[in-house]
Amino acid sequence: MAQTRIILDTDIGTYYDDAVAVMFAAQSPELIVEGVTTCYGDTHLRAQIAAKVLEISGRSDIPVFKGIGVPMRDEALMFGFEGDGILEPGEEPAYEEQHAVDFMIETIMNNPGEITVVTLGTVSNIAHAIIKEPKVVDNIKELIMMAGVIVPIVDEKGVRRSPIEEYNFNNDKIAAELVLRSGMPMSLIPIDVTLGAPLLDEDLERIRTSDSPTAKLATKIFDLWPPQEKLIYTAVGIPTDHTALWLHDPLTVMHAFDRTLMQTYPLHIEAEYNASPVEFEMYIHNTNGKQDMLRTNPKKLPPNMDVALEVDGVAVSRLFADRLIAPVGNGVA
Ligand SMILES: [Ca+2]
Repeated sequence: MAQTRIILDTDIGTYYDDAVAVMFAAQSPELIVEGVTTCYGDTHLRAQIAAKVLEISGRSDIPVFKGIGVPMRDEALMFGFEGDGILEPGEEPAYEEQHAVDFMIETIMNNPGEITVVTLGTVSNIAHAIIKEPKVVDNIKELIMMAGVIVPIVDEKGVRRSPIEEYNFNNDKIAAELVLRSGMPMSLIPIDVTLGAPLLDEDLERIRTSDSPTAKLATKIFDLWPPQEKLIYTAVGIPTDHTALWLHDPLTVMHAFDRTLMQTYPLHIEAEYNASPVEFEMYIHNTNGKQDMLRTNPKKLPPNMDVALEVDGVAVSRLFADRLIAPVGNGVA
């Protein structure tokens, strides 16, 4: 089997789906996970959480690197459950000393055309890598990002069912602009598409009734999540009845090795700023009081990336559960 070599860059801890995405990657034999890097906020704590999740997945062979926590300007930081249900009180799992940005540069430059970087949070680390070593743009195989909004979802009653601006890009807008204009090979997996991939009830049940360590941890995390989900949805102005266990981040990892799950189209995506129509009290507002939000708008220009526009949600949910209930070690080909 031809394996895809990835660096998995994550803001694990704040939202449930990064932790399960790391487990999904660790359990997927199609992938060689060269390393897990952390971004956004307390990247030290996130690295500890990632190391613990990999240990539970039987994959302590995958190294973890702490990355950039501070956005390039004064974006507000989002709250979350920050590892509840994962780290025991006082537990401090170890991770590598090398900085995530240096690890990214070294791995990409030593393996030209081989390394796919998958970002599940801000794109701060890859942006800093480009600044420090511009040649990563020519030597990376592909950058796959869970980020952006291309076609905001509005239901038949005219009620908005997705954000208009997406959190990962807006938590480090300058980094997002830099990466979007970098010219490197990119795939964008926007939130209007990932909202088409909830974990289905029958697959959640398969996970709940499994004895595998990854399924048990996922069950614990899923049980903790619903109150947080409601807070976040309220904060971005979406009716709270429209919540589910969305597989935003696992779906993005899947794209690294399976191109049948989503339909992508080559488009030109431009980073543009707009005033937000929504009052943001809890997150994605700037501390300078301005509410200029980065939007990812398609333009009639030569394509600069592949963009996912449709997803097979049933297949995604099934594959996700298959891997979470698989015996530990399933990811070692
Ligand atoms: Ca994430």
